[in-house]
Amino acid sequence: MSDAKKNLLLFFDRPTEPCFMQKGENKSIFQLPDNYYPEKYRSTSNTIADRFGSDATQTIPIRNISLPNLSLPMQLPYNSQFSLWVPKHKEMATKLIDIFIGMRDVEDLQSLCSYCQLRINPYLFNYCLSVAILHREDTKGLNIPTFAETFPDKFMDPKVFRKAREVSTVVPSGNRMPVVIPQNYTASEWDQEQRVAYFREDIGINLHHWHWHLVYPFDSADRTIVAKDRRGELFYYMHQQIVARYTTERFCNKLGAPRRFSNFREPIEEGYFPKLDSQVASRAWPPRFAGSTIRDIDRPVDQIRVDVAQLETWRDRFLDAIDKMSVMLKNGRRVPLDEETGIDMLGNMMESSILSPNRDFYGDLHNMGHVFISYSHDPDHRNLEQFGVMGDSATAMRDPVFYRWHAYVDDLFQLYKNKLPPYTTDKLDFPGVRVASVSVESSGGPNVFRTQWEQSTVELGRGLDFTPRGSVLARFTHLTHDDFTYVIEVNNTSGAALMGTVRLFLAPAADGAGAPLAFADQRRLMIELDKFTQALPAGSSTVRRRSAQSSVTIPYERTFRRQAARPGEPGAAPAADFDFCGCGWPHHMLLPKGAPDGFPVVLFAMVSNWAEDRVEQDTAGTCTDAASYCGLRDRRYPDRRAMGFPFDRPAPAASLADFLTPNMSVRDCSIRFSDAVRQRQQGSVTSNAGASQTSNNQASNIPPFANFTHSGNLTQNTNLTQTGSLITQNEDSIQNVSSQNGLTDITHVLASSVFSQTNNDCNRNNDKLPNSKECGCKETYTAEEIDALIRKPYYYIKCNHKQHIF
Ligand code: CUO
Repeated sequence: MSDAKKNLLLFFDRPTEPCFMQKGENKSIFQLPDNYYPEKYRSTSNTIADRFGSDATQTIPIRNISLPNLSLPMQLPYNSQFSLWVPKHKEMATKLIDIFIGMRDVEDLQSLCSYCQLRINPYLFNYCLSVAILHREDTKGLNIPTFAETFPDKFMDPKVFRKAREVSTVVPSGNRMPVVIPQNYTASEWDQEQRVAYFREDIGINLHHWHWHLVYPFDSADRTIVAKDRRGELFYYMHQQIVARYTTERFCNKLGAPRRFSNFREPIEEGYFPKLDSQVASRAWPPRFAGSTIRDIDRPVDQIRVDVAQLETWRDRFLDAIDKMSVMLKNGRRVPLDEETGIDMLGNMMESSILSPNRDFYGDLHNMGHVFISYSHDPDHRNLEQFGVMGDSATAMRDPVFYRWHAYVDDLFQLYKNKLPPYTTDKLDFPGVRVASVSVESSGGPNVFRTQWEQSTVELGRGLDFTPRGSVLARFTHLTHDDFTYVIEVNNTSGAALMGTVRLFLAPAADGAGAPLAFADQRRLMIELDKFTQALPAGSSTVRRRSAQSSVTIPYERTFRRQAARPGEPGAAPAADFDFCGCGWPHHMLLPKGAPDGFPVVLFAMVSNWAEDRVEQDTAGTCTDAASYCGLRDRRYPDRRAMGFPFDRPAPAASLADFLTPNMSVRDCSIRFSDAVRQRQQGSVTSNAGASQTSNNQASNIPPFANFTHSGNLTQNTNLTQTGSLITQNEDSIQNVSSQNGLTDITHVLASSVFSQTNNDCNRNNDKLPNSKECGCKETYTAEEIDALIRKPYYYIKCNHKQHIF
């Protein structure tokens, strides 16, 4: 991989620090032509270059090129928020992406980036450079750092950053322990919506959504960037699945389905207070108060003037198109919405993208829905507020109204699906193939899925601008499940080997009140778990498939982009798709949470005829493991059937059992949730800003999680003995914590079965603290106590042989 290509990744490092400062762990500096320095630094450019260049280990000379016209993207103030969905911002992004893509080689792109990084809004710059890297032929092998690393402020409680800055300033790089990101910090449990905050605010889910929109931009002068195979249908399907998953998650928590935001004049009952700060804008993200209503927008600063009535007009035209099953073109001709491509056209019209057949007429319904909601607190800019979380693809899924909006959007798509004829038996059946049964082998016993909490870590150092260098880890808690295996008994009576496509779905059996679901409702809540091609020998056979192989999800390491998970050397052919492969539902969220006493679900398996499903194409070298929601890079969607098949259309069946053809089978299962926390065994967490910066990274310095003994499953009744001694070393911080949380004894411990610290370890380096009693720690903690402790916001653990700050 050329150095220039690799150096592009340095622009993601500490995005608001000027690129004449040292970048990356290798202390690289860009040697800028004088005229690249912004006016305010120009008179001191030599001093600056000397100051940051004296101990740099890599100097990167920058070509002085003739710069393109950047006036449009530079209109967005440096300290502003950036939204893909605000039309003016979209125009700026489209322009900048086109400029980046049009640079004749990587050296010129690098030169332009160094100029832009000093002037262009960091969110806009980062988004456009990411899209360009994903779509330029000569940069496809690059591994863009996860957005959670570059802009962690979009994903985490800002208090974490204060603590992280403290840690990075006080503690030498090798000895830093993770900062804990609190869970459930955005509202009290009085707000029933808070029961599903773990889903809405999951970092992996929000990263997936951001990444999906990065992979599927809706505007570009280069049409090929947008015109991906079935992208409109995928917009519909991926968001439909999000709504199905969220609805099921609500049912698990005894909540009703999300109410559709169908009346744009009605107040939105649920409020949302994001408790996020924008590090770039130096502002808190504005809240959306309960009972607020969307209003006409007139914000000269964003060059938006649009009325709610316009949204209604677009909606009515969309409905009219479905009613007539045809779309009106600019020239007045009508194009039918057929069975094959109708949903794709509607998806593009709804979002909308440049592929919309008549964008002037059908407008921008979905995107502007986000915009109206995100400006509902300040539609005329009188309070000088920026948009709320609904305005940003990295944060939108945090807000309950996201699901109300997308559930409504999905209802509109369903109106079209309702007009299609139900699948006939010959479309559903696979003659000669019978699925005798489907079942699940799991740690919870037959047909019982198990879920619980897990703690994992992400790297923050790259996003902590203007602080000392080095790795800073953050530990967060998320839902996870025990791996399981599907077992499918198939009988092929055709007398010859066949190929089939196995389709696995899961749906709730009951709603939030425990009432059984009608098939018409259950059908729309079918969550795709997996889909794969399977050889079917003549006679009976057993198909076994591990949950981790899911075609919907990507592994934790891919969501969080650990360099170690890359296939092959950076820049080598096997790694070329790694960036695209960052798109995928996070595997830890494969299953809904379930309930402590088991939430009833039904598992559905179908084997369809591969001869009718297959798409002829070479998929070698592409990552195919999350194709269901993300498609394949530069390839066609690898399944000829409608997305969501066989549940994408209504069926006359009264029940799921009635719906089944012989090549299908179902199994009643349950999802049992344990309210306990386990630690992810991550080995070393490696940051990933390009090969040269990652070489050793802090891998040898990062607390080796592998040394922390994993307790297996922390069941609720397990008693854990504490043998490590933990102390407070920063009484000020502790005092703050105490008063915040009403805790008088904050120095608690995770037990030895979680951390393999011994008394000796803990006492070895600190004579003043001879035993754990003086640390204020109990001898023994139950798993429930540990769970309760580590979920406290700013729960600290400090061990006296290192400055462990959680
Ligand atoms: Cu992904 Cu509305 O499109 O959020």
